[in-house]
Amino acid sequence: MLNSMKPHIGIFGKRNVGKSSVINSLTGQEISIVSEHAGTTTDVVYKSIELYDIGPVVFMDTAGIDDDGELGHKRVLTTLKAIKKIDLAVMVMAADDLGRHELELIKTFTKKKIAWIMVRNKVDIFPVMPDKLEKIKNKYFCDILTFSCKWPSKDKGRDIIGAIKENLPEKSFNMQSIMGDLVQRGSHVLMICPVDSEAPEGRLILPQVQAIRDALDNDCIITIAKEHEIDLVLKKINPDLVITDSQAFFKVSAAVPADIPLTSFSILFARFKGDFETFIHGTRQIDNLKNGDKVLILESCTHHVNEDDIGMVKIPRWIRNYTGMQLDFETVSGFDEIPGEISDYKLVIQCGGCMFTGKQLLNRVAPAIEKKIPVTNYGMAIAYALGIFDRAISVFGH
Ligand SMILES: Nc1nc2c(ncn2[C@@H]2O[C@H](COP(=O)(O)OP(=O)(O)OP(=O)(O)O)[C@@H](O)[C@H]2O)c(=O)[nH]1
Ligand SMILES: [Mg+2]
Repeated sequence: MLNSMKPHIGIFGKRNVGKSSVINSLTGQEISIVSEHAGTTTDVVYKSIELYDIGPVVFMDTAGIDDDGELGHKRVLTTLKAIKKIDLAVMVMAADDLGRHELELIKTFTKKKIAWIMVRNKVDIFPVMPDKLEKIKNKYFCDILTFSCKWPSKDKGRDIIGAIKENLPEKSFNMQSIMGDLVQRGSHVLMICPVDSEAPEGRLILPQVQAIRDALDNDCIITIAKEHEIDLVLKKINPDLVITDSQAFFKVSAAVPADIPLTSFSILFARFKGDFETFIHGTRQIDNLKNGDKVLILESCTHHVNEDDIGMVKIPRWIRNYTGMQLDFETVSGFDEIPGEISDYKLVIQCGGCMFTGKQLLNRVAPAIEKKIPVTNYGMAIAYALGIFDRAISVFGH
């Protein structure tokens, strides 16, 4: 379910041209099996990955489009089906002439209005004939990247990733709806919005407003209540989905029957904006924190800090209680620079980022992700420290 929100990039081409090798090179991981035998990849292989400078995407490796025989024909059909799911196609070739299969692929991409780029692979053993590639470029106005999976340099796939970024349609970066996949027309959504000393005067906070609008856009019925009214409200309605403020999670989780999906605004928005898989992984690393470890809290807003501030006081308290460790918390507000080396921290906790766009949020935590430092957000960390994380993410099929 989740994967459907990330841009999907499909790799297509004839057998043995190096499709799987290209994915492995771009991701720096052995995602797909590679061999000299034509027909190694027999089914579509999906891999979620964080691409430098792009963010989370799903790569789809496919079986060769020229496979033959009864079984081969079935594989080709699976490959063709995969085209329906993609936002961008990478057509891999190991020669400079477009053959029947490549022409058919291009025809399909064009018909389905799918952006595509071409990777001319194996240039180390089959030197490029630039005139021929130029002709293809001029005819189809496509980006063509020359490449060899045998090139030694570490960031050899940068050009291809750059072209992927350039050609990915903008819309594929934006999830269409915050909760569209969780509800249907007429679903009853209960939102728990505390009105405490941290709530702004006379209004609701942005994520709550956005969630209300999104629920309305999905033709849902909405009930809104404070956490104190949770028992009362559950006597009156039987919601299909409950979304609560993170700070009321414990109380709400205890009151809402286990068969009713429950999550928090922060978790919903982490999925909407952030790299959800990375955050889920990062959250679980709270278990590995040890005495003396440094934890960085990234607060987007430069709001007035009150005595029970969520970032400064509550989260450190909950995490200290949960881990039983003496941890050293540091908070950075707004767009301030992160002090010192990011690698000094054992965990980064980003706020819900309601004032940030998805891209800003990802850029903010990118240095930590690059250094493989666990990253989570307020809502997920709170849910984890309160022992209700698994319930809160099970709504999304995790
Ligand atoms: N010399 C050279 N060999 C390559 C290159 N890329 C891939 N190969 C080799 O070509 C063979 C096929 O590579 P794969 O990545 O399995 O090709 P594929 O397109 O996924 O093949 P199928 O899954 O069978 O459709 C393997 O032996 C690779 O090591 C390259 O750039 N240069
Ligand atoms: Mg393969």
